Amino acid sequence: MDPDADEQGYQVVTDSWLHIADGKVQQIGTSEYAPKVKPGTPCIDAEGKLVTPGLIDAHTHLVFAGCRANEFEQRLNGVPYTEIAKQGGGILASVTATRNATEAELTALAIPRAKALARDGVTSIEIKSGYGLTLNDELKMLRVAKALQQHVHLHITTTLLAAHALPPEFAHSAEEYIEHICDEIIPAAANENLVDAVDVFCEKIAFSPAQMEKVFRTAHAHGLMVKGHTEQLSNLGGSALAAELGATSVDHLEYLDEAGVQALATHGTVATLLPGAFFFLRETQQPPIDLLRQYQVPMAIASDFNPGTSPYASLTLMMNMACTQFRLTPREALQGVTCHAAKALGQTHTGYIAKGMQADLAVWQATSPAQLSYQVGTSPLAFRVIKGVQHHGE
Ligand code: DI6
Ligand code: FE
Repeated sequence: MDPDADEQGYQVVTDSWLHIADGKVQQIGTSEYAPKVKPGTPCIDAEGKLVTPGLIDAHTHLVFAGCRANEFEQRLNGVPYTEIAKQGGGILASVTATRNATEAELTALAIPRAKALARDGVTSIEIKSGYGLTLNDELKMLRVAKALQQHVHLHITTTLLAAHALPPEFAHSAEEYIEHICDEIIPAAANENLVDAVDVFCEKIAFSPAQMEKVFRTAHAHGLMVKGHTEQLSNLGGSALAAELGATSVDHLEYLDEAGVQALATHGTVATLLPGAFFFLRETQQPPIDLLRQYQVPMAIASDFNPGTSPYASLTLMMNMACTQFRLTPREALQGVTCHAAKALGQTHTGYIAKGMQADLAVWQATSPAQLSYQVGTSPLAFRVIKGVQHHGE
């Protein structure tokens, strides 16, 4: 164990200062050696508060139209999620509503969701497309996601998830749709600089591992990172294949087996756990937490905020659920939404408080880090710092 860590393994530094300039942490020290500050230099006072890296939500589907409370009700009346999906509900219900919405309408719907995450200490989010499933509608979603930065103080990265579900236009052939994604959608999204990564839902009700591989190879050819929705409802070996193909993360993982865990460890792939979807679907199959620990696979925690399986716009709620549902420790939960979440996004400049890192911080009215995973509904956030700038609102 790190000699500087306390008994729970945190590296809490007390009585200290950060020198921030050009949006980055330039120096960290204890107050004995505090640099002389010239009068008039802007200072951020965090006395008596807990400072953590700004939280990172590494997996959201924040841009969508429509509401699926009706399906929630159907499921509680006994209809399984997979059955609802087969009947054209599920993801396709959100696709219809999203296709019918304008960019302005989608933006207006997304702003309060992003603000809710920000009020909970989040400074960076990833947003996926995947409710358009045509060239124009996927690009529309990505443009809305990128432009959200003009409305909410957050860093936003975007992921193309055209391979989320088979759209009605291609119901006759998943292969043709995969070709369309590779030949048209990925090149257009890359050329317009609208995406950082490409994702595939690899599942019996969605796309096969072989189809995922085709999409990933095309993504790489366009210089984009890759990641997967894998082993959520069954074990198809998608996680191991995604890891071999260089995925920064594989997400969900309830059905991941030991060979899959081993592959993640070998390839340095992050396991992103989504306790909101687990909870909302009343899933009983636990992701293999002990194996992930044993093989030292970094575990990220994300909201998976979406209208069908995780309607929860709170990352501290996800930390709480990671602890209560998956038995993570509060320290693992905090790592899951900071340093491991950054790694899940392929980022090396966020997720830690260290010299040279981007100065994205969450400042809490809290005395112990465990408090962040503990209480829900009364966020202890005092304010956020984004690239060195203090933000009291969203
Ligand atoms: N897995 C999920 O949990 C979400 N997407 C996916 O591939 C569900 C999205 C939805 O039901 O709208
Ligand atoms: Fe998801």
